Amino acid sequence: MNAISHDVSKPVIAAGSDGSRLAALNAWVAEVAALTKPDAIHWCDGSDAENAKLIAQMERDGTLVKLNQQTHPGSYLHRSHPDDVARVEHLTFVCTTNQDDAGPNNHWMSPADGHDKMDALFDGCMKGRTMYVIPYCMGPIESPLSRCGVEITDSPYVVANMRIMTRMGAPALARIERESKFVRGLHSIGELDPERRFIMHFPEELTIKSFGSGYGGNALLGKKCHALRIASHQARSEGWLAEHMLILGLENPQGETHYIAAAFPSACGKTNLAMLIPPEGYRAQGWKVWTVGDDICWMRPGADGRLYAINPEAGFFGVAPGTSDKSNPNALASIQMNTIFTNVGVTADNQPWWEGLDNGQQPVTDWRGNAFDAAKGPAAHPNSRFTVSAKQCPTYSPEAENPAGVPISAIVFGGRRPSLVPLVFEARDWTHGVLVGAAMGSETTAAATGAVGVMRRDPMAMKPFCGYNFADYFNHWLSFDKAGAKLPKIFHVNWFRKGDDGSFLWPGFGENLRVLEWMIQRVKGEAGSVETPIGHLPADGELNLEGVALGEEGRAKLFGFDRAGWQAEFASIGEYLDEYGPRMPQALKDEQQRIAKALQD
Ligand code: GTP
Ligand code: SPV
Ligand code: MN
Repeated sequence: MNAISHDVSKPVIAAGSDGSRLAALNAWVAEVAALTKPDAIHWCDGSDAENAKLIAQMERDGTLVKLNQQTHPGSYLHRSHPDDVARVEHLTFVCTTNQDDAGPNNHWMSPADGHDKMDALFDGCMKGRTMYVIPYCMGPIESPLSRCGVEITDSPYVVANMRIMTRMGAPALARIERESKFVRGLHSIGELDPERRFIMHFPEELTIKSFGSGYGGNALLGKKCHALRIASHQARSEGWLAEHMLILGLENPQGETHYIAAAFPSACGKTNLAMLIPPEGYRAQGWKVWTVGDDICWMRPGADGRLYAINPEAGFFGVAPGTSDKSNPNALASIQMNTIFTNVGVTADNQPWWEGLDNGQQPVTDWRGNAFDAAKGPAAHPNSRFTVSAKQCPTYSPEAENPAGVPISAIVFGGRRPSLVPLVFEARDWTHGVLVGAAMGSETTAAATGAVGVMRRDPMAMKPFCGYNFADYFNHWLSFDKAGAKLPKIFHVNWFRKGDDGSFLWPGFGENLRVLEWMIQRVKGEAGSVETPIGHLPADGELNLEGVALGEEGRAKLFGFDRAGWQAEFASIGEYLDEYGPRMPQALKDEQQRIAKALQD
């Protein structure tokens, strides 16, 4: 091993400290270096100068392509390997001592086998490369709800993305030095060979090992690996929740803001809802939506019994296709500069382009870097993404930086349900709400490899992300309902109900505000509902539809209740809960049976 740029026992950015509280970190870095054998080690400080140097280096080696700097200053395009464009759920493992602790919802390997498999892959994998050490904090640096981690990677693209997505560098290292506890994430792109690719989690050791992918959730270890799979495990033992949820603030014309957290599966509308711009009439009255987070929510009970939430991320890794000035103007405004685009197409004058951008321009190059040919598929990969700092979002909430978090008034679950499920309904109480979340179903999307449009159960949008047995996870959710708790109301929404002709019945996007308005009126006890066995549906006229063109079919399907269809759905939910055996909480099974029976009456 030659030319290690820094003595690993003295990280340059911990200047002034004696390093003793970083002994565990330094020892781990030395151990990883001995295994992976990099040519150099670089401790990331998160500075602009460091970023500029990495960007210049990636431009030279082709990892990044400079985009049109007049229209998109500071923005770059990355083309990932064509076999490395999405999360890989079949190669993602949770390694717990007992297989039952990982549950039927996870692929499992014993920790010993997991380490052996991964260490064999990591052996010598960084020869000829630089090893980057990235200290990061998930959540505001000063928040007691935040947690730190360190990612070691050989990918400068990962460093550049982690710099946007997390609070990375010196302040995070200082917090790690204070707390001495951190999540360890080891990542190498390896040879980007899908046959030699694994994303392995060791929740009992707060450790992640990821090999063979440079893409999104597989490689930016602070995101799904740490902030959901490891954090959900940590949250269970510490009494909080780590969820795949957006967080938004809904401000009414009186200036009151209510915070809503919503769990939708990947590519099912979190970024869009988090950045919603109210329809014109609402805007004129003074309604506003504030964006706190678009993907992950950590929440825990405060002294007043309410749930307080932070967004552990500092940026957005958002789906590009479909993002337009019409669907999501805030996202579009956010990504006009200092943005990394991954796997989008480009125009003749080197601007980023994707399907649904609808700005009158045309692509000339596709996401693979080939001349665009519509006959050969889309210009942008369906899971192409933008990485951008949350601070560039015009509606970024100042409360997103509040170390105390924001109090949550409503929790929303939802998925892509072309049939049966109405636009919105409210759970009767917390236990019913937990069942509504546990029973969630959705069609699969391009965010993970595999078939798209296949219906599956995706409880709380956490199927790919829960780091432990779902039965225990539902039990943990149920445990929040205790004396003194002031829990949010729980709702279910479906923006994706289709008509007989296959088109969406609900206009969605900005118009979703109408549904949020009804929810907050329900929270305040101001809106009426119709009680059905599946929960409360909006009573006729209680959800404002003024200016929305809905036909007979739309009204019937979006606000109706199909008893026979729900009987079949509840039979299927019962079978699903049974897959978890005796670990499934009785309270949830009782709730399922109570509703199944009510549906028969
Ligand atoms: P991840 O980042 O993968 O977790 O996705 P996400 O949940 O943030 O999804 P996102 O908001 O990026 O939306 C994904 C896709 O759903 C885009 O193609 C959107 O255009 C579409 N979409 C979002 N909201 C709506 C809606 O209200 N109605 C309809 N019909 N489509 C929507
Ligand atoms: C998702 O798939 O839910 C994402 C993108 O948010 S990734 O970071 O790849 O997980
Ligand atoms: Mn997501």
